[in-house]
Amino acid sequence: MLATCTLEQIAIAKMTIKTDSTSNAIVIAVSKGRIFKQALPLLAKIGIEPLDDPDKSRKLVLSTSDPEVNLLIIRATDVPTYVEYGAAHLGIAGKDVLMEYDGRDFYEPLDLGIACCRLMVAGVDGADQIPSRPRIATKYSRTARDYFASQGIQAEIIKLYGSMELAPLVGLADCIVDLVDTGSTLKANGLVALETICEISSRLIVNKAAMKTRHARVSSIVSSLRNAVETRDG
Ligand code: PRT
Ligand code: MG
Repeated sequence: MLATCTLEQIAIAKMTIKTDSTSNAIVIAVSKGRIFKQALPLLAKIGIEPLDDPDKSRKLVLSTSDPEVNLLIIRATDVPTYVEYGAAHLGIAGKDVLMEYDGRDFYEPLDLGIACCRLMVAGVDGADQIPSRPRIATKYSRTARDYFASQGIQAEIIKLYGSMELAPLVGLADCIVDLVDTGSTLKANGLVALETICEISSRLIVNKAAMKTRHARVSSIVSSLRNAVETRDG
């Protein structure tokens, strides 16, 4: 299986967790940035408040107000890997990342309704439709391939790792597949949205073994978070 972090990195993370004073703690993997910021109110509502700000601290394992819960701060695309291999018991990851991930060996019990956006096909302003055999630049190569195949369109997928908006402007691709929130990034680069592939939000994922071996604590976190999502204002 192709994973974006090495087994060695996971082993180091496991050692870090084990050498921590709260070695029995439940570990939740989350990426810093918008997912972390939007998850904070939900976590606070269930009594989990990080003791450090990941934007100011260089710590990768954050203790929280609940001595039995630690947060692991990692790249968004690495969250499913840590959860699948059991280096974290739970994780919070965007549906875009989960769809693109090679494995599937974890539970996905809850849509947290945070970090919402759409995965869209976009092209240069003026071209109002996708060509019949398009070249598509994206970091979501698996999802894009599946989407165009489902539409009966033979697309050539060009994998990029960032700044997708540039590709149609310099003739590298006809269209891009990328996340769109306000649309201002597309607009600033002379692009327009053409089709929505799917709505995106962040999901809670759970390691399968932890659901059995740490059942009481893990299921209590899942149900408390579900309640926090359902009773959220606005
Ligand atoms: O930035 P880094 O490389 O460290 O990691 P990352 O890009 O994976 O992290 P981050 O924090 O940028 O995004 C994490 C997750 O947030 C994504 O996996 C999505 O699930 C979710 N999310 C929600 C978004 C957006 N909205 C979003 N708008 N992620 C990225 N964007 C980007 C988009 O790629 C584009 O560049 O924002 C731009 C478009 O925004 P608008 O408002 O201009 O349309
Ligand atoms: Mg980003």
